[in-house]
Amino acid sequence: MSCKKCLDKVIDTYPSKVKKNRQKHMLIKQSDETQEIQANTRTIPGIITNRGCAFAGCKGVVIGPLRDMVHIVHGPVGCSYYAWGTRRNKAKTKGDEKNFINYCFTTDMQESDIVFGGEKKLKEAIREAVELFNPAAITISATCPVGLIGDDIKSVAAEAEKEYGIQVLAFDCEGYKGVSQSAGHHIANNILMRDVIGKVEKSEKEIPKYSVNILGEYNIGGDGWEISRILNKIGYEIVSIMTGDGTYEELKNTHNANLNVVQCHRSINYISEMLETKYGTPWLKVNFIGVNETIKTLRNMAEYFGDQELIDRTEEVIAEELSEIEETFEMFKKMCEGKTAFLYVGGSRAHHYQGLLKEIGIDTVMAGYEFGHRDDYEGRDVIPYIKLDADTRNIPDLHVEKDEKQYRLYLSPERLQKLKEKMPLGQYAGLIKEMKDGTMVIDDLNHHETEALLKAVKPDVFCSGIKDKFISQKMGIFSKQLHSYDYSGPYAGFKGAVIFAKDISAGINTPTWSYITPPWKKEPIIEGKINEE
Ligand code: CFN
Ligand code: HCA
Repeated sequence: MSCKKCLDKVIDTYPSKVKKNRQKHMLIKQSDETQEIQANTRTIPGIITNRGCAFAGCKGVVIGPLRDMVHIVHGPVGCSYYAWGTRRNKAKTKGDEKNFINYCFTTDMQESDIVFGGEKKLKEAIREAVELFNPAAITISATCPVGLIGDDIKSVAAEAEKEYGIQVLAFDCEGYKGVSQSAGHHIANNILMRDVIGKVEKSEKEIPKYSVNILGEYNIGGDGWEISRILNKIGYEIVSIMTGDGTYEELKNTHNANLNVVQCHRSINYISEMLETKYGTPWLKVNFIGVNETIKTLRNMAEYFGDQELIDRTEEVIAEELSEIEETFEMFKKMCEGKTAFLYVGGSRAHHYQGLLKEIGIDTVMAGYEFGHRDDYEGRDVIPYIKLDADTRNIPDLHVEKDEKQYRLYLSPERLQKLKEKMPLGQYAGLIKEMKDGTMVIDDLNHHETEALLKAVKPDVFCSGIKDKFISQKMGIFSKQLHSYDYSGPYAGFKGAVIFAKDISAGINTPTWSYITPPWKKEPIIEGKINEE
């Protein structure tokens, strides 16, 4: 069955209003057309989405990995546990630094707190955290009930700052805000930019020439460590990683770097843009997933700095790393070749992983994001602007996205020149461009669509998350979690690509699937429409 027919069949079962809505979130790739997709809109209630909430995006994703801060979740214990226990952002303690990554802090709100208010409990939690742990700083994240009863977490934070002399940041990231995790990323970005980044004076000393920040890298399964290993080997100095295995102390210094490299564009584009506006630091979209993408990224970074010495060292490291992996990578590739995949992840990995799958011979036949915006699908054009004067530069409190396909980049004339020389500064290709003609792109895929499409297309691997992993595996289709990596990783960089290839080849080739009888082999498949009368 063609992909077009598959999609028609899947949405044919919907009532007409739902059908009309969902149709706009789906397309079949046609490279001879300019294609648009509806994204970042409210999910149809009750449709069983995989999306998460604003709290998950703010606390779980962006601020949670900062290891020297105590992150207090003001709300029911389940919210705190979810945003801590299910995330695989690894962190190492260095020297006598503080590391609270293994702790899960919450005010554990009860019914009486909902009735009488939870501020007292929050103050008590902050006091306990300071006395027991003496952290560098504290964050407070609001959950849905806190917003509904109106606890004033900002005042509590301001009072605590005065009392204890450390920064206490309040994030109004109640889960219900916005339409997905994406709202939470935005809230986290704004506060980190306004209150933390730049708290250390712009360095008096000369900033190391090859100093970079890595933005949107959360060290899931150790990805950030593998990326750092490669960059350090070449000679880069990493000022701050946002935020995997990152620290509050490093974050304050973020503006003292010469280039921001952005791995996950969706969760941290706001900070990369604000850093460009306020400090003039340009950003470069990178991708350390896949061998070819890693090579391209390293070459782009070297080209940005432009020194022959760095360019040569980059080539040396690429050659060294390749020679270490080539043989094993080839072996796993042979075991995966000719297979097909579905790729449905949050807001950037459905894009990042396509290249790596291709490298091991696997074609992506369906890809989509839970909460990507239109630019994550369609890409973004760069409109170069000359940098503003220092006194007219300010941090926009809220980043306004009038047209998601347009992005303003403030550039000095020299950097504008670089751009003209095809340096992809500030550019973002988007997912659709990478896909083959005739393949499916689906936004905010839901349970029904997942099940129906798996049945119809039967891909060899379904790359997704914990909420839909077992729908697929019960059908006899191997599933690889691309959020948590199923306890594996790292998958980034050269060595990570081999681990990924090994995991995928093991999953596809295991005899397990022959012991499962998929539903379509034992249930009649109803063809045609049921008469509604
Ligand atoms: S680590 Fe990132 S890479 S931050 Fe984002 S958009 Fe989520 S938590 Mo899950 S795995 Fe996923 Fe991306 Fe960026 Fe992770 S694809 S959904 S909010 N995501
Ligand atoms: C979230 C976090 C999540 C969930 C993963 C999953 C993550 O946004 O709620 O559904 O498997 O990566 O931990 O995206």
